[in-house]
Amino acid sequence: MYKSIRSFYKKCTTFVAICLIASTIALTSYTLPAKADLIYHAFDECFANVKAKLPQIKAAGYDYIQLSPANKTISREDDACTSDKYWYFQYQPLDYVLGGNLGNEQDVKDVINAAHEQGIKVIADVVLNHLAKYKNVPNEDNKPFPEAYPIYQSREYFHDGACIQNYNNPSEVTDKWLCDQGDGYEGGLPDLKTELPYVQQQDQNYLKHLFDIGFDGLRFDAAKHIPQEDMQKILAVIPEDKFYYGEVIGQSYDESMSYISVYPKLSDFQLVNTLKDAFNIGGDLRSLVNPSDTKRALPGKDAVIFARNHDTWAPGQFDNWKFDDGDLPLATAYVLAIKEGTPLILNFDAFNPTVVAASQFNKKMLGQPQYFRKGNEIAQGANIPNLLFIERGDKGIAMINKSGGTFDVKAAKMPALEVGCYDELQYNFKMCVDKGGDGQKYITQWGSPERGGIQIGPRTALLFVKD
Ligand SMILES: [Ca+2]
Repeated sequence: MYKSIRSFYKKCTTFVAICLIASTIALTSYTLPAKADLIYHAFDECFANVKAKLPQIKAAGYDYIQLSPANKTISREDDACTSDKYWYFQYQPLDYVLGGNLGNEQDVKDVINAAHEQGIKVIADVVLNHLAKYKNVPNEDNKPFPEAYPIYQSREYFHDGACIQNYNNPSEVTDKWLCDQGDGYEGGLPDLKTELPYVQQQDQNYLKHLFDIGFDGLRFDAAKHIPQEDMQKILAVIPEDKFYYGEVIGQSYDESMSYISVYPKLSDFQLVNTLKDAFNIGGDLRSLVNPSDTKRALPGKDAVIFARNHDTWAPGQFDNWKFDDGDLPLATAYVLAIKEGTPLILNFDAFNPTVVAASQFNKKMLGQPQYFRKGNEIAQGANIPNLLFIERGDKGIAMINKSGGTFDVKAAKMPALEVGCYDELQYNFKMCVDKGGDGQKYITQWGSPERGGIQIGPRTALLFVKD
C-alpha cells in the first residue's frame, strides 16, 4: 500500500545513524535456530502467471509465495497481468470476496493447489484497514459515500473523514484516513472502524475463507494503522500452525517492536534503512555486523527481511530507500547470507544471478552459525568500508565488495573454514583452503591453481560453500 502517504515517508527516513568504528565491531558467534523459509513475493502478478512460473520459483529455492491482494478491488486502467502501473489499486478493497484484477477465486485455488504439489506454501496479502478511495469506486448512480461500496454501505462503519497529519499521535495513526499530500480526506482511503464487532466479524469471515481455500499464511498490510487490540480479536481465528506477519513501517525500532505481541513477525524497514546507509557512498559495510544489537534492525527471529519490497520499489515513494542497480543484488545477497530473519524477495529481483546464488547459499547454510570476520584477519588491507565477510560455520563464506574497483591480494588467510575446496555459486570457480607451514589456514587456490589470495571484482558478492 502506501502509495497514498508518500509525503510522510519522505520526512520519516531520518533514522538515527549510528556509526560503528572498526574496533567496536563485535566478533560474536551465534548458535541460534536455523533460518526461516524464503518468500517469493509475486508482486502484482496474475495468479495464472504465478502458477505457470512455479517450476522456476521452486528451482530457485523458495518455500513460500506471497500473492498480491486477491479480493475484489477497484478496476485498473492497465492490464494487471502485464503492467504494474496501477499496482496500488490492489490495495484499495471494494469487498472481501475473492475475484479481483489478478484472477478469480478459481485462479487463486489453482495456484495454491499447484504450489502445494510443489511443496510451496502460499501467503495472502490482506488489507483490512481501509477501503478504496470513494472517487475510484464504480458509481453509475452517483451514490454518496459510502453507499457506492458493495460492503459497508453505512457511515457507522467508518472513522470520521480526516487525514492523518501527525504520525507521532497513535490514535491519529489508527483512526484517521491515509491520504495523499494536499488531497483532502475525500481523496483518502476510508478508514474502517475495526473496533466494531461487526467489522471484526467480516474480517474474520474473510480470513477463515482464505484458510478454507488453502492459504498457508497471511501478510497484513498497513498493520500499524489498525489498533492492536482490534487485531488481537480479529487474529483469534488464525490456526496456530499458520505463518503471518504485519507490515509496520515504524519510525523507530521501538515503535516497530511494540507490534510484536500481536504479529509473530514484522516487516523490517529498520534493516532497509541500515542497508541503504551502508551501501551509500561513504557508507560502511562493516556497519552491517549484527545491526539488531544496536536496534538498527529488528531481531531476526521477529523479522521478515528484504533489501527492497514493493513499497520501496514503487516509483515516487521511499526514494531514500531505493538502491542503485549495482548495489541492490549485493544488499539482497546480504539479506540471504545472514543466518536470521525470514527473507522476502521481490519477483523483480528473484532471478538475478547474484540473488539466485545467494538463495542457494541460504539453503545450504541452514543451521550453520554466523560470524562476521574482520577483514584484517583475512588479508592486509581488507578491513575497509567496501568489504564484508560473513562466515557460516566452517562450511561457507559470503564476501561482498561494494566498491567500483577490484579487491585483489595474492595472500589471504581463511581462519574459520575447514581445509578443502569451496564452490562459488554464481561464477562457478573454486577457492581452496589449506594449512600453511605456520599452522594457519590460507587460501591456496582462487579459481586457477596458479594463484591464491582473493580477487573480488567491482560491486560483487561471492558465495562459497564447501564442495
Ligand atoms: Ca485505521
